[in-house]
Amino acid sequence: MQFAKLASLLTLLASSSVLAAPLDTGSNSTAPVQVLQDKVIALLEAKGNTKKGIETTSKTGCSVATARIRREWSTLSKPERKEYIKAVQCLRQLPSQSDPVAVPGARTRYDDFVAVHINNTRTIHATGNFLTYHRYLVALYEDALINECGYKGAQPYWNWLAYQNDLSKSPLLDGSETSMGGDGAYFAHNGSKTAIGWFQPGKGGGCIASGPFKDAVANLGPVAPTMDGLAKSPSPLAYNPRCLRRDFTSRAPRTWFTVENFLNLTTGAASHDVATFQTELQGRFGDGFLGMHTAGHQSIGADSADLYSSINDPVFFLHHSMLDRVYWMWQALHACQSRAIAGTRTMMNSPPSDNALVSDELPMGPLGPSKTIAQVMNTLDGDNLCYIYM
Ligand SMILES: *[C@@H]1O[C@H](CO)[C@@H](O)[C@H](O)[C@H]1NC(C)=O
Ligand SMILES: *[C@@H]1O[C@H](CO)[C@@H](O)[C@H](O)[C@H]1NC(C)=O
Ligand SMILES: *[C@@H]1O[C@H](CO)[C@@H](O)[C@H](O)[C@H]1NC(C)=O
Ligand SMILES: *[C@@H]1O[C@H](CO)[C@@H](O)[C@H](O)[C@H]1NC(C)=O
Ligand SMILES: [Cu+2]
Repeated sequence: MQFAKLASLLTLLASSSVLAAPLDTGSNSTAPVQVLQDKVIALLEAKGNTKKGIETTSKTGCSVATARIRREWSTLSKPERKEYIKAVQCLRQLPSQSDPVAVPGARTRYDDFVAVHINNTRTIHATGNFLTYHRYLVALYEDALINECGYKGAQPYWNWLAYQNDLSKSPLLDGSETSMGGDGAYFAHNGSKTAIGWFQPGKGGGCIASGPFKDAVANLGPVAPTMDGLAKSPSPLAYNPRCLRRDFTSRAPRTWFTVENFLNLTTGAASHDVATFQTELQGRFGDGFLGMHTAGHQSIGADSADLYSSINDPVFFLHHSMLDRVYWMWQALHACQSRAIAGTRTMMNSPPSDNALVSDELPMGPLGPSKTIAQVMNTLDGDNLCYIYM
């Protein structure tokens, strides 16, 4: 860790102008993220070397040096991006392994991930297992790409702060052959309902109009559509084939994909305990605060804004890798609390339920063995997970 970078971070943290800036600045600097990234890697390396940290990785041989490295989309070479896209398309063609009676709508292996997410929605969001459940879900997806589709790389992520002003011009979503597809075709509609009120429509709303996922099909959902023109499926796991739709908008990313929000989550007031951290990340809707997680779903819009079936859009996994990266950073920066969880077993504790425990299982159906929350808390334990972010 270079001293200069740490010093500049401290200056940044001390500078009231950064933290006091209005949220809707549209600032998109990734420099402060990189400073923290470097610090996290240094902390994880030190932990492995001294064997004195909360956990040691010596037993399994998994360490920062040997772990799989998840990278930002734009840092992959174009051939690497194409390899990833090819593997995702493969998963969207392989046959489903779900029980056809329980999940009549699943046709592909990709749909198995959609079905599991839909089925568990009300026990994996705004719950004690939100962060770990989605972490393990992404890890199983990465495994499926590798083991079932011959992918050689790691799951890439979408750095929220890198291109928040216009997704349609980003390397991730510009509709080129090396992107995850572009915006939806124009579909006249009046906007979408969000957790904090009505949002204006973007320029899309229809089927994905360009790139490798042009006219991609979704077989399950919508379950909780938020846009006029998207009709709810007769039942959550029914067969309801249709094109996958997007409606890129910039209000959510410009407002919440900000340096101040990121620093608040990782080193600021929102980072002090896991309850505050995960709430800030998922949103404080009563305060009109969407949070980075919901902002990402809202920025893609249409199918991606459906709490249950947003996972139909393959960009979901890049979004959730970034979410996991922020959690991974928070854990490294708050080592004493890295195994703490907060929250109950039901969404917003409705209906009321007991507090989640680290011994709770994360049910994954046909995606892989269920593991406990405790088993996926450390991405370098080697028995269950072995990856880092760069
Ligand atoms: C849905 O979730 C319930 C509760 O975890 C489980 O018993 C059931 O097997 C799941 N069904 C499918 C189709 O995954
Ligand atoms: C970052 O923000 C600046 C100023 O708002 C804008 O000109 C630029 O296009 C943005 N860059 C990206 C990659 O979104
Ligand atoms: C948007 O259109 C739908 C159906 O056409 C209507 O039900 C809804 O009230 C409209 N919302 C707004 C905010 O205009
Ligand atoms: C930081 O997070 C805390 C805790 O949720 C919140 O009260 C505060 O408004 C946040 N600050 C900024 C600048 O977002
Ligand atoms: Cu989810």
